[in-house]
Amino acid sequence: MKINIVETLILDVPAVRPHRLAMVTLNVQSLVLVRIVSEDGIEGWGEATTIGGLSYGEESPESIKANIDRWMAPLLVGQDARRVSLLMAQIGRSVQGNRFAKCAIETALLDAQAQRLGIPLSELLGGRQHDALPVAWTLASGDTAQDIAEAQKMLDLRRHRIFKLKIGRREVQEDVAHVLAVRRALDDTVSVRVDVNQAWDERQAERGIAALEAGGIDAVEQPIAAHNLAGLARLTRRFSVAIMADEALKGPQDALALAVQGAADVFSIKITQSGGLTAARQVAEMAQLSGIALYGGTMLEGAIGTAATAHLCATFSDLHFGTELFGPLLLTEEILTGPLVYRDFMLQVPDGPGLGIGLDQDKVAALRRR
Ligand code: MUC
Ligand code: MG
Repeated sequence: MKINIVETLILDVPAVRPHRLAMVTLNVQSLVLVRIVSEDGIEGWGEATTIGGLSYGEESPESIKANIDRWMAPLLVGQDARRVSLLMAQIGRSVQGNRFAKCAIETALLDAQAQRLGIPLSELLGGRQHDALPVAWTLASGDTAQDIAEAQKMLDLRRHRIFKLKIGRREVQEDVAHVLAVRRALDDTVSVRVDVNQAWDERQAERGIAALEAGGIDAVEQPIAAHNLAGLARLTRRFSVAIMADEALKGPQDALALAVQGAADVFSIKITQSGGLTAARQVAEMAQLSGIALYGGTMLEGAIGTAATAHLCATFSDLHFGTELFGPLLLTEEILTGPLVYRDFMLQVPDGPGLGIGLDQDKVAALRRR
């Protein structure tokens, strides 16, 4: 069952509003998609989307495309599409790093294989335990009144009741005041968390987290630099509010180090950051064996990466912190023939073969970067 085509596409899709993170403001998201077609005619899709060019991770949309086209696609064409783990091992021997690119390729191969077997991807990843996943929304307009109005709208729509606030751009005091104003405006059934995206040093984190904990915030994501595991461990020991590792988790080795050092209460599981679905599963297993809670993270991917992560998260017995798989909702354009279903605060995990989604080819062609 030979692989005939490996194609990489970049789609530039405007966001519904500017999305402000500590390191970058996102106005347009560049989705990086990989399509793998085999001689049986089955087409698998994967995604390698990152945030803000090179401002979040060390792979950019353009480097991902170039490295797949020049270095990884030739290792796949002509090979047996069904030998997914063997193909990924061969790529692993020839290509250092490039976790996002590897993730997209592995996702496309697994999507195709699950279609071939006539089963949802989640069944290939160990077996589905959930058909729907709680899904958070990120409030990142930077404006308190606008964030409160947006949260209220999401509650009224019954789309989200978990909110993550992006902070770290302003003075600690100012950011904390913003978060606590949003917290006070919403009722107690709503979960409010923050993501600092590494913006604080340890002393700022001590001040900020103490105030957030006292104000009833449920989790603090990546408060300090990704490499400062000892600092993360000190904060995790010191505070009862959950400390979440995100940028610190670049695959299973990091998961092991974080678990050994007790450097997080929660892991944000991201398939791209982990280097693929199999590696992300290892990260999750490391957490589960170490008593660390799970959260389904996003790199603000479109429908393909979101569906792939949902299939993986559906296999976890406990997902105490839910997911933030809202990426497609941040985009102005729908690229699926049937959109992913968000209902009653949950994302429904697709149940057709493979990823269980269909791409709108006209939309893909219209958004594709030339
Ligand atoms: C991150 O750091 O978690 C996820 C949600 C969001 O708004 O930004 C991303 C990246
Ligand atoms: Mg984060």
